[in-house]
Amino acid sequence: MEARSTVPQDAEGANRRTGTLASVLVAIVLLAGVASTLYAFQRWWLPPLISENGAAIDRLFNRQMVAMGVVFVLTQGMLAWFVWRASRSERALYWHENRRLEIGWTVATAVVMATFILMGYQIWAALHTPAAAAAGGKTAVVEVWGRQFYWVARYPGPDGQFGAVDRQFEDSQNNPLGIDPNDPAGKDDIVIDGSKEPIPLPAGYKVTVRLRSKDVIHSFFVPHLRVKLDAVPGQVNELYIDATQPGRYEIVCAELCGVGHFQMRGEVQVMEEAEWQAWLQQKAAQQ
Ligand SMILES: [Cu+2]
Repeated sequence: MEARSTVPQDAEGANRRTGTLASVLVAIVLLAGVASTLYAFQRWWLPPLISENGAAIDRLFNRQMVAMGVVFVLTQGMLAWFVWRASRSERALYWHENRRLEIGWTVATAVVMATFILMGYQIWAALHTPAAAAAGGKTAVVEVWGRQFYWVARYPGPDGQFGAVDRQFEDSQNNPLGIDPNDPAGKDDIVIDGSKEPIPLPAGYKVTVRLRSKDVIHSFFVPHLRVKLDAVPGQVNELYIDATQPGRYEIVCAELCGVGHFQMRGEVQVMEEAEWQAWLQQKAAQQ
C-alpha cells in the first residue's frame, strides 16, 4: 500500500460508490432538464405568432432560452463531473477567494444580463411609444375596457373621436361604459361587448390599443399577439398591435381580478381590410 493513502480501503470504496451515485443523479437531472425542454418545445410551446411586433419578442425569448440552456448544461455538467472526481481523489482541493475568477464571472453575467435588458427595452419601446405606431402604414385605434368579468371594446366611429365617459351614465344593458349622451363625439362610438362577440382588429394596421378598467386591475393578454398589459382603473395604458393573420384568437385576463376571474375570456377577431371596412360601415349605419 502506498504511503500517501490514509483512507481505509472499505471507506474509499464507499466514497467511490456514493460519488458515482451522486454524479449519476446530477447527470439524470441534467438529461431530464434537456429532455423535458425538448418535449415541451414539441407539445406546449407558444401558440402560433400572428403579429410583426411579436416576432422580436419571440426572437429575444429564444435567445434567452439558449443562453439559459447553455448555462444550465455547463453548470450541471460541471457539478456532476466534480462530484465524480472528488469521490476518486483522496483530498479535495480547497482555496478561499479567487479574485480573478470572481470578477470574471460577475462581469460576464452582468454583460449578458445587461444585453438582454437593453434588447428588451428596445422591444418595449416599439410596443409602447406612439412614434412606433405612427411610423407609416394604416392606423386604427380601439379602447379596450376590462370589467368584472368581461372585456368591452370601443371604437371612435366615423368622426375618429371618443366621447367622454362618466360613471353616472352607466347602464349595464344599454351603456356599459357610461358614454356621455350629451357629448356629440360619443354619438357614433361603436361599443362591443366582448362577452357576446369577438373584438374586431384589422390585419395590416398599426392599431393603438388604449387599455382602461371600470373597476379593478385586469390584464389584457392575447398570447397569439405576444401582448400582455395591465388595465388599471383611472389610467390609460397604450400599446400597439400590428396583427397580420386574420382569424379569431383568445383574450384572457392575466390578473386575478375577483371571483369571476377564471371566466374572463374573450376573443379578438383579426379581419382582412375589406371585411374590416364593411364591419365599420355596418356599425356606423346602425348608430
Ligand atoms: Cu380580469
